[in-house]
Order: sequence, then C-alpha cells, then structure tokens
Amino acid sequence: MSAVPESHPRYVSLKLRDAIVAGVESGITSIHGLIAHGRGEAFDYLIGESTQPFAIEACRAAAAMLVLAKAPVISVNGNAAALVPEGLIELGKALNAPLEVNIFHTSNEREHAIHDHLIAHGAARVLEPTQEAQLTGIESNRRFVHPDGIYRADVVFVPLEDGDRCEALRKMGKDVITVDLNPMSRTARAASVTIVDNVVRALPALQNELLAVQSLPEQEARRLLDRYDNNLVLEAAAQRIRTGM
Ligand code: PTJ
Repeated sequence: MSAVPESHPRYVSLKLRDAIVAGVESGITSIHGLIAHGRGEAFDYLIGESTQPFAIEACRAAAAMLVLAKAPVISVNGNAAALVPEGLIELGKALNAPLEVNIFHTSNEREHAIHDHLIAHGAARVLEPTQEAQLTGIESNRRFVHPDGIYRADVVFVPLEDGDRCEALRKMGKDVITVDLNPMSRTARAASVTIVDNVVRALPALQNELLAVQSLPEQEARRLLDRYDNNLVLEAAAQRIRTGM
C-alpha cells in the first residue's frame, strides 16, 4: 500500500488505486482491470467525482427493478470484487439475491479467488460459473453461468460489464442494471438501467434508494420504473461530461 496522507487532495482516488492494485496482487483482479480502472478514473474526473442527479435517478429505477424482480442476481467481476465486496454482499442480503462470479478474462484460479474473497467478507452464498449453463449469443468466458443464478435470473445487476454480454443478456429477455462511468459505452447503451457513477459511490446510493422503494406499494414502484428513460439519463451524463453542467 502506498503511504498516502489523508490530507492529499487526491486521497480517495489514490486509495481506490491501492485497492485495485491489491486486487491484482491477491489474484482477484485481472491485470487488465488496471487499464479499465484508469479509463473509469478519467470519466469520473469529468463528471466531477461525485454522484450526479442522473445517477440518483438511475439508482431509483434500479431499486424499483430489483424490488419487483422475481429472481435477481448480482454478477461480480475482478474489479468490483476488489473495490466493493461489502457493498455487493449487503445488496445481496437486502434483496435475498445470490452473488455470482462472472469474469471476462478467463481464469479458474481467479474465479475461485473471487468466490473465497466474497465468502471471507461475509457473503452467505456465492455461485460460480458452470459448464452446464451457457448464455447464447456470446463467445467469451462470460457465457459460462450458474443454472440457479444468472441463467434463470430475470434481472442481473452487473457493475463494469462488457458490451457483448450485456447485449446477450438483453436478447435473452433479461433486464440488466449496470454501473459504468462511461455513458457512451456499448454496455451503458444496451443496459435497461445505467448508473453513471463510480461503483464505490453507486452502491451506497443504490442502498439508500432501495430502502425508500422497499417501503412503497408495488404499484408505486412499477410506476417509478415505467416513467424511467435510460436514454435521457445517458444524455444528461454525456452533457455533464461535455459542458460540466
Ligand atoms: O474481472 P474481469 O476479467 O471480468 O475483467 C473486468 C474488466 C473491468 C477488466 C473487464 O470487464 C473490462 O475490460 O471492462 P471494460 O470493457 O474495460 O469496461 C469497463 C468499464 O467500466 C469502462 O467503461 C470504464 O469506464 C468503467 N469503469 C471502470 N472503473 C469503474 C467503472 N465504472 C464505474 N466505477 C468504476 N470504479
């Protein structure tokens, strides 16, 4: 860990770098995850490194979608596992939904390491990919899923997704909620709900919205979701990046 003083103006950002580096060193994060994180940092800088109204709006819709879901699942990759293990576990507990390891860069060792990392942080049940259930329309390692998890899910929450799988999940009739700092990415455009925010801020914001939505009558939650327009949210995020407003 780098000895970054708390007074450093980039303290939070540098600690997140430490977390990603630690993830690589402990075998849960892909080396490619460092590059993905750097890309995320650049977008985060441009949105102001704070949760914007368009992210709150998406969190509210995501909360409604998750509350209404029959079989929600939380998909976890190497970056998310390094940055927000507790947040993902808390979300799983709040929804009574399983966590499922699903990674892009093939590695059985890393899949097991992510599984063990989540269990060590308090997860009750973590599914791993299997050969017996596969997503259609996708060739990467992310096609291997668990029959009781992503395969049968109606809603998949998947931070830092890749475009191919997001499109494949949508074609299979599933709703996808993603967290992606790049509102122009294929994932951001293909998802049902895109939270344009850093996953470290998005998870607490989603938990807040979840608490609020869980106390609403079902019809209200449905209305909330019906009114939601992901394209408008993405446009607001792109405008923030272009103009700073
Ligand atoms: O563990 P694996 O093998 O599944 O690999 C995970 C990564 C993230 C390396 C893999 O999925 C990948 O290569 O992703 P991409 O296609 O580079 O996309 C990552 C997206 O997440 C980019 O649009 C980034 O801007 C965004 N991103 C990066 N860090 C964050 C983020 N979004 C939210 N919060 C972050 N902290």
